Amino acid sequence: MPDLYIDGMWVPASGAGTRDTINPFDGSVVQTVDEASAADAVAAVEAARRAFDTGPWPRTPIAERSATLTRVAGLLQRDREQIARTETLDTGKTLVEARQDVDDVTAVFGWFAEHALSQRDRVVETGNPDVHSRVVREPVGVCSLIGPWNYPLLQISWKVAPALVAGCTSVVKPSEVTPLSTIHLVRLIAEAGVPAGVVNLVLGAGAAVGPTLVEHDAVDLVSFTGGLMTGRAILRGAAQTIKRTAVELGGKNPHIVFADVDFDTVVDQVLTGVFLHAGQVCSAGTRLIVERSIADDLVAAVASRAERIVLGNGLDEASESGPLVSAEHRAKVEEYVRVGTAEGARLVTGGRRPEDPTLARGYFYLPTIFDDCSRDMRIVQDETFGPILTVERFDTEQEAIVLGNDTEYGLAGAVWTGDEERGDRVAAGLRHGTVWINDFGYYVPQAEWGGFKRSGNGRELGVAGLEEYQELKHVWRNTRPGPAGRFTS
Ligand code: TXE
Repeated sequence: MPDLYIDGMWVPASGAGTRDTINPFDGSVVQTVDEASAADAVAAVEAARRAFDTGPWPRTPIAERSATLTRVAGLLQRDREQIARTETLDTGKTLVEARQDVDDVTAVFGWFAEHALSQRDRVVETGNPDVHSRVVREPVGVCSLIGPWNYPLLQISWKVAPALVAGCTSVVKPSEVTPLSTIHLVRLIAEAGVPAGVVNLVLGAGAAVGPTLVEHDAVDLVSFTGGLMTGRAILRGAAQTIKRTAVELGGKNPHIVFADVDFDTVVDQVLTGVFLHAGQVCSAGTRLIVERSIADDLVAAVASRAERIVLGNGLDEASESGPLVSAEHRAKVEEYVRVGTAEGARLVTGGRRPEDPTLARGYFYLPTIFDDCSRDMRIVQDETFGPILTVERFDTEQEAIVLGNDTEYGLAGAVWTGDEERGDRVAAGLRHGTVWINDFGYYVPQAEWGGFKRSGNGRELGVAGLEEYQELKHVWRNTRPGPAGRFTS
């Protein structure tokens, strides 16, 4: 079956383009998928426009749209194992993580289904008894939903679920590196009874199909998760036609640890915070900022655990971490390790590919820790998006906050302390969209996710995550119309 879904039909690429998707574990071809051209992107946008302007979906009662999302959630669970396996083959992440992604996404569809039902129009008191005034919510229109490769199913679902329930139509574009789980998701959306043209799927390179999705006049909103450079290009492209935009552009997330904590808990959390999914997580805790008195012990303990992380095939239940997503991405991570060394950071562990010959064909990289880092180093400031932890020390609470904010990003951060008030003070001082106190990495569909500063604008999930896809309209009805009386002639 072809892989592009345009106007309710599965079609091949008009230019007959294809692309191999690669298993990062061993470089083998998982599947060959259709690769769209700009013409396919235009066809998808036009289909979405027609479906929005003349189709039933935006006018379907909210209860029905909500029920459709609930059906998608059920189908995701029905296919849980198959989707998780696909995600593992495509991204390299472990099956445990991939299953968790499917469960999280199921919850996201379920929550938006429920939350949409609770939204109400707002009655406005105008002071004029003859006027009925209310503010209503309407779908924004046609949305381009562009996803990254690290959490393909999850990130696209954070966009598709609210867009659908709001009554929008969309063109979905997953990363060309990891398109497979999104193809499955779109099949489930079709199976759940979503009408033709409401969700369209275009696969392809950003440079080929991106400009159409971002600049086309018929698109009203662009939601993007990916890198900062691409995010800038997308904001520029969308500005010409004043589209609504929501962009999540990654982070450089501080993990602040005070000395008054349960040491073993923190060792485990710091390890997971940075090395989960080989560090390819926008909220990864890549920047350990630790009180000087426990720094040496903490670094030694985290390094010793890092050296025991079992790298392997994500499909193998014994593997604790998989490879990086591509040879290209590993080269980027390796370059950062070179830069860090040249900048004078001290390599504590890792800093190279594993020697295990069974991993030689995959894009593996050892968990890496740099100590003696300073704020002016590129490895401390850039999003390396790999298994690299940098360590800085602090002496005072104020210093910890300054370091925690010393980044152009502002996505997430954590503070560990046994002092509740200090935890609250540091959380208040951090300029990040999510702050965990004595925890790391958790999110729930009910709470907004997004960045301060260059981590982006707009929010996903939560109440605001649905509102991104809604326009507000003020409807004023005069029950006793009369002349305006402003002009006498
Ligand atoms: O992402 P891109 P890349 C960061 C991470 C990583 C860096 C670069 O630091 O090393 O970004 O990764 C599509 N118009 N994150 O280059 O290019 C592209 O096809 C429209 C953080 O792989 O941002 C893909 O679907 N779309 C991040 C999507 O953008 C375009 C997760 C993301 O790709 C386009 C991933 C264009 N001109 C990487 N060019 C996070 N926030 O979690 C590309 N795309």
